[in-house]
Order: sequence, then structure tokens, then C-alpha cells
Amino acid sequence: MKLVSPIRRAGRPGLRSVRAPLSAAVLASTLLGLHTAPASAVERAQPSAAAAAAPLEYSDRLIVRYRSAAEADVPSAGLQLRAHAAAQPFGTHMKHLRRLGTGAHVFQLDRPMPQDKLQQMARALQNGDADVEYAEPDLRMRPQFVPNDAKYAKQWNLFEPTTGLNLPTAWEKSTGAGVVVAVVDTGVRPHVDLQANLLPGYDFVTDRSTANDGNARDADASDPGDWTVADECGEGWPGESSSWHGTHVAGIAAAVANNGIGVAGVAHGAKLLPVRAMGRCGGYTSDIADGMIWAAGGKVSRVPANKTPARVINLSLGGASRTCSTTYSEAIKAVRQRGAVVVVAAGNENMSVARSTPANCADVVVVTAVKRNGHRASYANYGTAVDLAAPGGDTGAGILSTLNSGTRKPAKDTYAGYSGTSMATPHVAGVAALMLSVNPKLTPTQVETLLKASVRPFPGNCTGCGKGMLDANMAVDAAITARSLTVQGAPGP
Ligand SMILES: [Ca+2]
Ligand SMILES: [Ca+2]
Ligand SMILES: [Ca+2]
Repeated sequence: MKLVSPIRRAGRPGLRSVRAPLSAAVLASTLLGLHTAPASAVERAQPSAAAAAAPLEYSDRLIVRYRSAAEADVPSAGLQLRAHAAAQPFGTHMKHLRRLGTGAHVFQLDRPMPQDKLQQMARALQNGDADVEYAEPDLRMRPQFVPNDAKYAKQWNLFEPTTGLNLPTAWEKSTGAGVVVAVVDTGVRPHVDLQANLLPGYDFVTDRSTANDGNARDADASDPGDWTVADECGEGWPGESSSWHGTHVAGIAAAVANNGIGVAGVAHGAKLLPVRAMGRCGGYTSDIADGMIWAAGGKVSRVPANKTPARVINLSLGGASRTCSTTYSEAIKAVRQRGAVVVVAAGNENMSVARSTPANCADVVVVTAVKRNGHRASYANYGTAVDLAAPGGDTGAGILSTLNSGTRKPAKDTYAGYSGTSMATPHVAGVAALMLSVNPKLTPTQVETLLKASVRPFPGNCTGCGKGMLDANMAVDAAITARSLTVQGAPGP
């Protein structure tokens, strides 16, 4: 059921084909006339799966890996000519953009196309050129959050017996010292409650209208704002205020604690590596993949080496796709080889996680959201790919974290409650940092296994929410126990 199509307006080059992260309020006002409202009157209106998915079925980029050009910054003229020829029957042109950290190449089309057409084009390219190892759409991702009213919000998510993380107890053993957590997101503000934990990071956004900072990639990962005007991210979509999504996510994972102000992050002893890969209307898979590889210490051409590689990569983002792209699979494989655990939001469409990517990729820790009462949040995706659940908040009880007061450009530091699987995910990323701090030898697979083995049972109804609810104290204990097992030569999983 596709009710809203993100048809790009003719003659407005550079505009995005997908919408920005929409607030629940906006979605409600936009879509309630078109969609059946959720049954529960207690829950706010949530985007239906179809509405949330539809705009993401478009992209104006393809990713192609050539057997002969994996090491080359630019594929040969012959290869480019064949790519160009493959695009012609689809009424578009393909222009080489750049090489990815995976060794694949990104091509720019002259206009956004629906995902199924892109798939056909990718297949045509693959079938017509023996040198093409694979070709796939470069899907745009968006942050996975639902903004919330802050006035009732407190940090119940850290300590409350029902669904809290049992953190005060865990903090006696670990605060994440020595561990770097990468937040691949919209960038961050130098918020007073983040600053002491912030590393320099990098801005991987290549597309200038997405970037909104006046240039393509650069060394400044600060968030200039991701506000949009009506129709910018697809016709029919209203304008949006800046979300400061990355700043909020970063604060949950590792806001400064015991400084007398604001909030406490889960792993407030850890360092935050801001990796900017999204902006206005979300961001491309290709930029996210490069950001991930760089975050873990991998090489990305034309980007200076990351001197502070991350052991934990937080992806509070996603898009609609029934398959995990090869680009994501390769990026995940590359960062895991470097010892980084990837934590991914299940998504906010109240649908099967199998339809949300990169949550449907293998070898990532997939997190869904519980409400304050331990029931699955009404927006939260579910299914067998979900590994565990963490507090994601809901109406009147959002997850409080660092934010900025600017509606467009940055203004003052502030704090606010947001809800979403975007908010649940950095709880798990933070706990992974607590575990790696007490046991740096843990592999990404071991971190995932121990996280799942140390959960608490759900106090509410949470079907398809994985093994249970995140418990920081039990996870840290499990990491400490695994340390002694490793010493005795009996490594864990
Ligand atoms: Ca830039
Ligand atoms: Ca920048
Ligand atoms: Ca603080």
C-alpha cells in the first residue's frame, strides 16, 4: 500500500528523493488523513510501515564493484562506457563519483529512480559486463527516532527497576574508560555535556545538499542542522526542523557524568567518535559504509587515517529493504575484522525487522525498543533478527539526552526526550563499551553473545524482541567472567 510517492519535482536538481526524519507530530498531521491511526489511544500516531518505507524506495546512485578496479580510484574508460550503456535503456545517465572503502565504486544517476528500477539496472549492468562482481542501489537511510515531549522525561531508562539498565551498579565496575564509541549519524554539536568526551571525528557526507555545510566531505563532523523545507525530501512531505539526532544519540551513549549538569551517558568514561554520514533527508548507504570502515580504523581514500579507532559502532539509522546490501555486508565484515562490534536500530515502522536495513544484515547486534513499562514500544520493529531490547521511550516518557535548541541552525545547548529504536540502540552500544573496557580481548561475536546471555526477562509483552532486556550490570559481570575464562585458555564464543 503506497499512499505517498516521493516524486521529485522536475527542474530542481540536487533535491533529495527521500524525506527527512519526520517527527511523530508531523507524521500524525500529515498522514492521519491517509492512514488508519494505531488502535491504542494511549500511543501517539506512528508512521505506518508503508508510509515510512515508500520514500526510501528511491535513490539516484548505484554501487558497482569491478573485479579489475577494486584497487583503482577510477574505473577504466571502457568500464565506465559499459556502465553508461547499461543505464541508457532506463532513461538515465551514470557518472562515476568515487571509490568506496569496500573497493566498490559509486555512480551518480541524473535523477532518483524507484528501487525496483534500480535493481533492474543493476542486474542489466551485471549481466552485460563480466567484470562486474555486483551492482546494487545505493539506498538512502534515515535516522530512526521519534521526537518526544521532554517535560515528563527523566533518566528512568538508566536505573528504574522495571526497564532501567541497572547502571548505578554496573558503573561501580566500568564506565567505559579506554573505549571509543563511533556514532555514525548526523554529526554532533559541541554540547557542554558531551565536549569532554568528544574526539574530532570526520564528515563523510558527499552530497552537498544533504551535507548543508557548504561542502562535500571534510574534517568537521559538527552538525550544521538537517532542517528541510516542504517537498525537499519528496513531494508532499512538509518541512522539518533540525533534529540534532546525532547529538541526542551520542549523549545516550556517553554524555559526561558527574559534572553537575545535564544527563549521564551509559558509558560516560568512553570517548565519542562522531562520524557524520547523514544530513538533510537522511544519507546514502555508501557514505555510511565509508564512515563505518573509517571509524574502525580502515582506510578510505582521500580521508586522513583515524587515529582513534572505535571498538563500538552505533547505527541508529535504517531504510526499507528486504535484503542487506553487499555494501553493508562488506563494511560490517571489514569493521568486525578490526574488532568493532556494530549495533543497529531495528527501526520504527512497527513491522518485521526483515524489511529494515542494515538491521537485516548478519553479524550486527540488532536492538528494538521497550517502553517504560517493559512492553514493546508501538513503533518498534520486531522479528527473529532482533537480538535484544533496550529502553526506547514513548509518549510522556522519552529518553532524555543532549540536544540543541535551534530549529534550523544551531543555537543553545539543551536537553530533550526523544523516543525510537534510535534511542534504544546507544544504550546497547554504551553497554558494549562498558564490557570492552573491562575485557578488551572480547571479539565482536563474544560481545554479542554475552549481551544476549545477560539479559533480563521482559516485564511486559514484547514478542519478537530478541532474548530479553538489556542489563548493564549483568553484561559487565559476564565480560569480567569471560576475562578469567580467556586467561585460562578457554575463550568464549
Ligand atoms: Ca561537508
Ligand atoms: Ca562538515
Ligand atoms: Ca552530565
